[in-house]
Order: sequence, then structure tokens, then C-alpha cells
Amino acid sequence: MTDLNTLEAEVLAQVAAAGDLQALDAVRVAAVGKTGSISGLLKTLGAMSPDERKERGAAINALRDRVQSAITEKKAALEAAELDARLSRETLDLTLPGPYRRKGSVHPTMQVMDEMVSIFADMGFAVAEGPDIEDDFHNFTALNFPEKHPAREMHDTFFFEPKETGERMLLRTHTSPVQVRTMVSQKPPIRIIAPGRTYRCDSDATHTPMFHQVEGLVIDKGIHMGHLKWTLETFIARFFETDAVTTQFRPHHFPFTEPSAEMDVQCDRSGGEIKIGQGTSWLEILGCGMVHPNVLRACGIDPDEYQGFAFGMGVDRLGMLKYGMPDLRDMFASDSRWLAHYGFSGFAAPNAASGLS
Ligand code: 2U9
Repeated sequence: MTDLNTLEAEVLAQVAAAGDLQALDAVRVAAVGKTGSISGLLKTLGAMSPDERKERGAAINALRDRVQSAITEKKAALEAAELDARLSRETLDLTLPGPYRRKGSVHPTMQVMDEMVSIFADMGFAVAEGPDIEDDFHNFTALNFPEKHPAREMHDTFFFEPKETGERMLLRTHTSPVQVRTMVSQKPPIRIIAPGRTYRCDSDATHTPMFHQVEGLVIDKGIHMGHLKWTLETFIARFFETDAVTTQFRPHHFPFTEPSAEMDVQCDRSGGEIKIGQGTSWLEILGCGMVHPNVLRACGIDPDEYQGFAFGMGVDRLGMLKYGMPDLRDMFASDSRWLAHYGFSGFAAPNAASGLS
């Protein structure tokens, strides 16, 4: 008759010596599997007397239980060791530079808008925003546009279907409605810029149906053209990052300002590339003027008490001038190669201290 103690010692020694889960499972099958050494002992019980069978059967089952729990314990230990080995093998040092992937970039229009905002913020201007979908009053009437002004026509402006009241909403043609809303809702003094999307029914190499503007408005007592000129010349010098900026004002007309002017900056256009601060050519940069008294009145401000100046510039256009992009339409073509070439890093937000780009 097989000596159970000897068998137990052999099997436990095999369990202890199993180096991995596969080896341990082989020991398990050989001991307590269908044809295992311990399972085989149970088949010998049939030839015994009832008393012998009872005693021998209990001893064999106890042996099987001890071997089974030893195998379970060893399995847990091997699994834990395997997990530790994987964890130490699969460490990831997050301080190492990641694998190179095509990085995203900041669109030139957003870069230029951020540069403009950071310059004006440094000069004490707040940023004001308003809806892209506007009404006639805020986009035209409050800005002193006569009823029959061509800008109110369909060929220039995107109109929505009229409401039941007959009122036609529209896509704002400039961000000027934001200044109107600010003057209606805020007592002077006011110093704001209004960056944002604007929409006009136009499309060629220098005009797109949607483009971006930054307009500005200063309302206070005793404001005059000298304040306007200093503010804009200071902005231009900081935007083009050169002190040698020469500018000129050309008389112009806008319904919402009087007097109105367009501001040019002197540049060298000889080599195809535009160089600001040198040369003898002139380049139009923005429009400006003293806020028309009718506009102040329309916004509830007494022109005998308060005066103001305003200006407007095309963000995309100034970006093309500053960073040398030839065609405005490329700005909106979403060509990943163009964006990779002209895009800016997202980790270098423009600010007065560390620079614009
Ligand atoms: C209010 C009063 C006056 C905003 C102004 C301009 C001149 C101007 C154009 C520049 C290029 C638009 O993007 S562009 O095509 N804008 O020339 N804009 S003064 O004057 C205002 C605005 C709001 C209440």
C-alpha cells in the first residue's frame, strides 16, 4: 500500500520547486488530476472493508486537500511574482520626452489676435465681446448708417430670413456692435477692444466671407485726435516690434466717425517681402476716427460731456503683413501643411514681458 507521507513529501517538494505557473499546473495534474497519483489512490478504496475504506478514504482526502491548498498558495505567489516582473519591466518614465508626433499649433489668426489683445491689455484696454448674429440697430442704425447705405444691402451683408415682426437679423459686418452694446450698458470712461469674427459677402485673394477684426473704443472727457494718434502709433510700433515706425493719416469717411482717417505705415516693398520701419512705400494698416456725435447720442451719451475715438483693423490681413502669407484664403483652407509651416507654438502665449511670438 502506498505510503501517504512519502507521497505527500514528494508532491509538496514538486509544488515548491515549480518555477512558473505552467510547471505548477503540470504538478497539479500529476497529483490531483483525473489520472493523478493522489486521485489514483481513491480507486483502491473499492477493494477494502467498510472500516478500512472509511479510514483510508479520510486520510487520502486530507492529503488531497493539503496538496490542493499548497498548490493554490504557490499559484498566488507565482502570479504575484509575474505581476511584479511585468510592473518593473513596463515602467514609463514620464519625465522623458514623449515620442515625436506631429504637434498641433496655434493658427496665425489666433496668434495675431492674442498679440493685439496683449498689447492693448498692457495699455489699459479691457476686452469686450458680443453676438455674431446681430440686429439692424446695433450693426447699422446706432452707428449712423443712413437707411439707404449700400452696406445695408444684400450684396454686402448676410441677412437671415425676416422674423414674424419683419425684423431681419444678420451676421455682423464688423465688431462695432460690441462697442455700441458697451456704451449702452456701461457709463464712461470706457477703454475696450472688441476682437472677433465678422462676415461680409465678399471673396477674393484679400477678402473672405468670414474674417477677424479687432476694433477699439475710448470714451472719456476731453478725448482728442492726439490721444488717438498716440494710442495707434504705440500699438503699431509694439505690434511690428520696431521703434522705427513712421505713420501717416489719410483723411477718409466712415459713418460712425468724424473726422475719419486711414492710417498707413511706411515700409519697404521692393523685395517682394514687406519690411516695416524702412523704405518709402506706404501700407494701409487700419481705419480710425473720433466717434460721431450721432453715435454717442444713439448710445445715450451726451457728446457735449464725453468724446471718444475708435479704430478698426483686420486681424487676418495684419497677420499676412507681419508673417508674410500671400493669400488670405489659405488662412481658412485648413491645409495641415500650411498650418504646420505658419502655425505658432501653444506654449508661448504673447505677453508684454516675454514678447509676442
Ligand atoms: C463705435 C464707434 C466707432 C470702428 C472703426 C474702422 C474705423 C475701420 C475697418 C478696418 C479694416 C474694418 O476690418 S476692416 O475691414 N474698420 O476702418 N472701424 S473706426 O469705429 C467705431 C466702432 C464702434 C460705437
